[in-house]
Amino acid sequence: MAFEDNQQLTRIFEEIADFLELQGENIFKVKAYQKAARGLEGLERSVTELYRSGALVSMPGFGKALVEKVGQFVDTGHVELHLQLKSSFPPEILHLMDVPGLGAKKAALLYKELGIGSVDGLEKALREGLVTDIKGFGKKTVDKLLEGIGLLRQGEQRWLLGRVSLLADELLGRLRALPVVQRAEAAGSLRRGKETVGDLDLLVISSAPEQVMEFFAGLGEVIGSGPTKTSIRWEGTFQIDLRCVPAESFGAAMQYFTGSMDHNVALRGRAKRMSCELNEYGLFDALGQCLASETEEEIYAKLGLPWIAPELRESGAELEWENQPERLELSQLQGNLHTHSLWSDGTDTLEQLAEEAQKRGYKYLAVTDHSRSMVVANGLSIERLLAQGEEIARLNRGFGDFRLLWGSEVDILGDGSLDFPEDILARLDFVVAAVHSQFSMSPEAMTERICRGISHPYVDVLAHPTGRKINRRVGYQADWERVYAVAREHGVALEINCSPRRLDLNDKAARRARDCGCLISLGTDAHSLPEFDYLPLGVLQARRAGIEAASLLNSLSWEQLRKRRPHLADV
Ligand code: DGT
Ligand code: CA
Ligand code: CA
Repeated sequence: MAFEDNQQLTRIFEEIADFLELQGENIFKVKAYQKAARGLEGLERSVTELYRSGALVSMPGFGKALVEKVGQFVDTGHVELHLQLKSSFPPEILHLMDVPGLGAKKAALLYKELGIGSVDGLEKALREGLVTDIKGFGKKTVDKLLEGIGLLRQGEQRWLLGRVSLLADELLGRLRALPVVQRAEAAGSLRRGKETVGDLDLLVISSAPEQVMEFFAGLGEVIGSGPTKTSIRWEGTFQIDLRCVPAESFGAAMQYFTGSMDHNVALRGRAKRMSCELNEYGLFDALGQCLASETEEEIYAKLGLPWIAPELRESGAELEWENQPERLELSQLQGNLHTHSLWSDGTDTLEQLAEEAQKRGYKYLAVTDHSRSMVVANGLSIERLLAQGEEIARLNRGFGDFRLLWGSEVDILGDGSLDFPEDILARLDFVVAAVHSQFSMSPEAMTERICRGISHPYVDVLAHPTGRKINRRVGYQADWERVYAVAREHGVALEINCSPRRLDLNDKAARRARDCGCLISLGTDAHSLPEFDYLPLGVLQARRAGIEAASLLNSLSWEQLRKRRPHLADV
């Protein structure tokens, strides 16, 4: 599905947006390029072809100026503005803007005042106290930036689950296509659904391991290789380990290399207490007789355990549980409860969202565009919200048993009030409330703010509750026990936001919220159609939290969701 030209131009537009922001250009101009980049990413046709056929002009978000840039790209492979901008800054300056906590304004100032144009340069200047003379760079900012550089470096080491999933799918596809490969699977932290992955572990059954090794070694820079194991570095940074294992001990190898380390230690301890030995080749009794090796199920069974789902293999404590939770399946979800359309900062029309949702078998889709305070995200005024409601009602009349839910992602303002008045929210089918501003409040004030926000009637979900962005931003501090108690009291669900950068709540927090009696809601926060693919990432996170379908708002039918709004007329 990926078109090379679309990918190249996406990247160019993203970089133009970053450069313009660095130059202090109007934020709406910056957003226009970001939006165009997102639109291209989700395109199911080649942009070159679209441009040549003249169909590009009718695409939302592509005004005259942007179409012209596409034209330059199609004709020359470059965009003039991009080359110009690129040549006027140091080569690594965009990477500098990846430092969490360093916005474009600050980056521009550092560049102008001190000529800082790289992450290493910034770190040096921070440590040597060179920045303290610049306005806005007090000790607090310096500490925050150093923390940000730490997060960035961490992010270079551990990739996001969403990214590694895509990479694994591609590589497994290529391995399985080899005639000498009988089976290929991913193990390690990816199989456990961990939110970040340190390295990717692949296992293969093959009739000719040396051919597999040769093929694999050709995919990246080789770090190490042997007759049945090869490690490569992907894109210069990310390690991938491939092992060929015998078919008769595939289960034992999957078990061993799935981990976690702590889970394995606990399992081996259990084997020992039964006078057995467990390793990557199988489970053996005191005489060295193999008791089980071909499948994981047999190994767990011989150890007197049910098969434990990979997502739950973490601390080792899961071996002692009386009951394993029922494993959540994507098919148990009736819909997606957090999405954006072209009405705010998404790239697709309501029709396109509805079509995609039906294609994926959803029974409903909540369209939750931003509220009026989110000016940079093209938040809806009351008038536009009401107009959107009419449009949704009109579309719903044309569907069979599918429904678009007319929703809003309403801002919880600094004082805990909501960004739309109660009588407006009362008319909506579905409301997710979220904090998008003033992250650095004291924990006490943030707790009050959130609790007040979710105490309003008609709030269904607290979206991305902690505001964290993995490897970018730690999230705001609050008394979460109190938040869960108030959410439970008001029947507000806590979101597991499925976006790979967020996965917020995380596994531990989601488990705790559920234990406190809260419902959990899964929403992709999709701003374009391919981002509907995020839903399975949220399912993995929910599984890691031991959350079953019964605790999910998404398990409810459209009619049951509707019953939460008894005052609304039937549709
Ligand atoms: P990561 O890559 O840091 O995200 O986490 P993992 O869990 O994928 O760790 P990795 O790649 O080092 O190893 C994969 C699995 O192999 C790990 O979860 C457990 C198993 N494993 C690796 N080394 C050892 C070891 O020395 N002892 C035991 N018991 N298991 C090991
Ligand atoms: Ca790994
Ligand atoms: Ca590994």
